[in-house]
Amino acid sequence: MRLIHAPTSPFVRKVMVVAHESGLADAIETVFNPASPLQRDPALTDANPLGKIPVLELADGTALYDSPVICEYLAGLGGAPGLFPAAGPARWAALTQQALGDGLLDAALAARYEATLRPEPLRWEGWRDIQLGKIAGALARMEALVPELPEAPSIGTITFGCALGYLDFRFPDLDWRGRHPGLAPWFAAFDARPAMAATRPHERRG
Ligand SMILES: N[C@@H](CCC(=O)N[C@@H](CS)C(=O)NCC(=O)O)C(=O)O
Repeated sequence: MRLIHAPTSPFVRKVMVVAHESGLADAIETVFNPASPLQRDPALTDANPLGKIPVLELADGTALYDSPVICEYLAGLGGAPGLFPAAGPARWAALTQQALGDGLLDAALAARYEATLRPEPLRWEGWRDIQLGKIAGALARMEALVPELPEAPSIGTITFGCALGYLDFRFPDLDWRGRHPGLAPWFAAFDARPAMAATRPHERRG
């Protein structure tokens, strides 16, 4: 299996955390692609016409995207089907938590693209503020959910972990811990998992 990958992408990180939790990390070959929203790259768009990462290419040429699909595929293939509970309340909770964390990340990427990619004269501070408002709302909901999060990792908690890790990486001044003291200890414990330690975001090396 080949994963179109960038070490800065929180959606790629979700996939790699699931791969580690499922014992499949060594079965995945990674190929770097920065997935620039400003430039369509056939090396990526031939696999995913949306031009987004992650994409998982299977041996028979099938391309799987986006991260929820790839994560469910890997959890089923590997030794961790429990990351996606069977149909029932636990599944709907985990999938809704995944949607919440993914939505936080969508807003974070929109804010970052506005601040770093849009030409300076066209930047709109109000747009960034709206995205930061979505992030704040998502963080408040995540904090409220802490008492009911499962002990064992699930796609919901993995997404929460990757979302908070991305805020630390790209929004270090946000001080989400100061505003959400109930979320901070949960993240500290989750972030100590080997799968999280093995997948910390970083700029491309070399
Ligand atoms: N819903 C997608 C989101 C993926 C996504 O937004 N990836 C970013 C990189 S972190 C990307 O490829 N951005 C390029 C673009 O928006 O054109 C998923 O869960 O995989």
